[in-house]
Amino acid sequence: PRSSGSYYERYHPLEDIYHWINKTKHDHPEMVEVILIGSSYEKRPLLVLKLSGKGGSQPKRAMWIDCGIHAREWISPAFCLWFVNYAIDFYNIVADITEILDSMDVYVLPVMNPDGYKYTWTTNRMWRKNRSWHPENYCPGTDLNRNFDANWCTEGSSSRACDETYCGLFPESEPEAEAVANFLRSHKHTVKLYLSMHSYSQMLLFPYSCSYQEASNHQELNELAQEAAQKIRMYYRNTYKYGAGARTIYLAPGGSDDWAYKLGIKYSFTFELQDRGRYGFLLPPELISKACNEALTALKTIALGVIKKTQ
Ligand code: PAY
Ligand code: ZN
Repeated sequence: PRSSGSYYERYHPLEDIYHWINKTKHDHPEMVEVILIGSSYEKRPLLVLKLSGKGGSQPKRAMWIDCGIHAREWISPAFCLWFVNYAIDFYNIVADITEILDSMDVYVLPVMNPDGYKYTWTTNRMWRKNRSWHPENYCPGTDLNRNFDANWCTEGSSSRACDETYCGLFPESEPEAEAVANFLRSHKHTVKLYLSMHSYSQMLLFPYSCSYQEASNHQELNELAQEAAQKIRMYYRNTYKYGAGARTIYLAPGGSDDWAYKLGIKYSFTFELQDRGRYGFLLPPELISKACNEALTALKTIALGVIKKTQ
């Protein structure tokens, strides 16, 4: 078969990912905790892995990573699995990941939109939104990355339920967005870095996407993203654009990254992983390892930068 490779070099159906979460916790109880933060519209659990190292000082800072807000962006959940596996395998072996885990707890939500992800495996590979039905609407699905309270439902999103960027009935009307928002609200004093994984376009974005306004620490965010993009270029000979979302990709109000930033998490990024459009959302499994290694390089660069800044 073409897509041989390891477990992490393949895409997995939702049930396999749930199984993987349990097995990962079971095999590494000293490093991994599983936290239920809520459930999806179709009542699937939203499970977060908490990774912690042994060293460092207490109380710990933390970072958050979510994958799979958008159902069709399969490389995104694949990255979350890749990252967790890397962190477990190389903790206490490779200096940078050891420093990250000794300085911060890492919360990883591998599939933020499980109903949508399931639907892309069974019915429509190009589905983006979640699968909620609101009685007053003709179409199912809200764009979870338009459902957060950051200039909610303004230009760059749609109030029509049948559109791909439908913003929902009100901010956090969707259980998946609400669960993430509740978790981050209750951990806002420890979470210093917010990362959201998407595809495609090869970009490292930071606030704001919900307006053309400049973030108060724009300079700092830009430098972190630049350093990360330079490392990707150097190690993987690939180009990632970086900049504020609205000016780099397009206006996208109601996004989780801007919402987290406004909550007070001053280091907030959205990564757009491979590719630049040749395969788009249908990135072949052969390209998973390179896409994930690039993103991992960017993640580590930014996380180490944030650890220095928040000491
Ligand atoms: O924060 O600016 C942001 C997020 C922008 C993303 C969005 O939510 O629209 C960008 C798109 C995404 O990953 O969902 C890009 C892809 C290619 C799309 O579907 O347009
Ligand atoms: Zn997306």
